[in-house]
Amino acid sequence: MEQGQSLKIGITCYPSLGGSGVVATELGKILAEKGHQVHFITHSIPFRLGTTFQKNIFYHEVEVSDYYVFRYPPYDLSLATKMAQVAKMQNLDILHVHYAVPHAVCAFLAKQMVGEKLKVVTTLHGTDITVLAQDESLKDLIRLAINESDAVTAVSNDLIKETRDVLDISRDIDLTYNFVDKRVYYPRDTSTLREDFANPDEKILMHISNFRPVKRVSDVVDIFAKVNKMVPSKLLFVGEGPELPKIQCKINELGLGDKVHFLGKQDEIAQVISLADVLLLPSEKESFGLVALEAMACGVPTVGSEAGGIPELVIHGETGFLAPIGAVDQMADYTIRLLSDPALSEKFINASLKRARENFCDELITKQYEEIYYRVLGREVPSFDHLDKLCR
Ligand code: GMT
Repeated sequence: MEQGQSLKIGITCYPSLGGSGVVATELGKILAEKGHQVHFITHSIPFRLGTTFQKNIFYHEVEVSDYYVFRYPPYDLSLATKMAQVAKMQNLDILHVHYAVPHAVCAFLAKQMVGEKLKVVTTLHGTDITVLAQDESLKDLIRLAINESDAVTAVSNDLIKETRDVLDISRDIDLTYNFVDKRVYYPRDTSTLREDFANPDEKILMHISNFRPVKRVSDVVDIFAKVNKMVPSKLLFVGEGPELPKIQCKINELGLGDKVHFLGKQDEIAQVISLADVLLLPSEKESFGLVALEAMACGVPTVGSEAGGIPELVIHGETGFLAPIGAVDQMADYTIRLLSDPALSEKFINASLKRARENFCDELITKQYEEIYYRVLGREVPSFDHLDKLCR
């Protein structure tokens, strides 16, 4: 990057597990590699960032006041204050916040403290709109924060539409799909690891999530129960969350205990996902479905629901199969078809790899974010050449 073109960018996200935190952190890392100065402003180090020194990456910890008068320590106010302090001290050009609540609201407050010079970009990730913006007590606040942002992006066309419908707003919203770093997400060798989970003749079905009700994890068990009657197979669960105990009970009740492995939270998702023959994603709500993209990039097709933005990622009949939310029999039939037909499976694997590389590669999507940054700053966009070659 030429002198004078690099930007100073503050990023706020949820630093613990979650798709929005993953996207924000991976974006920050790539922007830093490209020569921008990136300042993470969060309550703890984002889990995907690691703790080793990385050029152009800085971390500013939000400390919450626990003064005795506070029954509930005001994290949001501490965050807004920290954003303003970092913006002034580091002379930030952009404050990019991921997830509207409370981050976009805090950025709005920070901008009041810093002034117009600081440009705020808000990325909507999903449940901030599909769940929280439905709540009347938060709706007006979210609408204000979105309308006051200098640019707003959302991770699928479906989420853009839902944002407009739910909040009754008409402002521009840019589409910025989730992406994967192709240096990390590619089919990994699993020859030795696989035997720990399945016999050579068995297929592996996988579900990765935060086990919240919107993920409909119970449907995963129903799908597996049906598939397992027809195809020798094992089910691997990755992640943890509130629904997990219920799922464990259901598996035991169905007598499937010896066919299911619970792997808990895992950091090396590309390695783990590569074990799977199919990913199951029967969500009730899913603005995009980052995990399906991670699977796609590792050559693993998805069988799932048509919820939200999933059909913008998974092409039915090409890179996976989709059915209406809750149609577990249909999803099971699709899974059986895929796992029983090696030629079809091969076709889906190749189509998945191609689609992830060409449509959701890191260079393509980070370039879109950079263009938005330069646009809100009123600066000319530097030329990003060789993009077509980079995404191959
Ligand atoms: O999946 C979750 O519930 C976590 C959530 C988050 O905010 O971390 O994920 C949302 O953002 C991801 C990244 O943009 C999307 O890929 C997920 O589809 C979206 N989740 C939902 O809409 C339920």
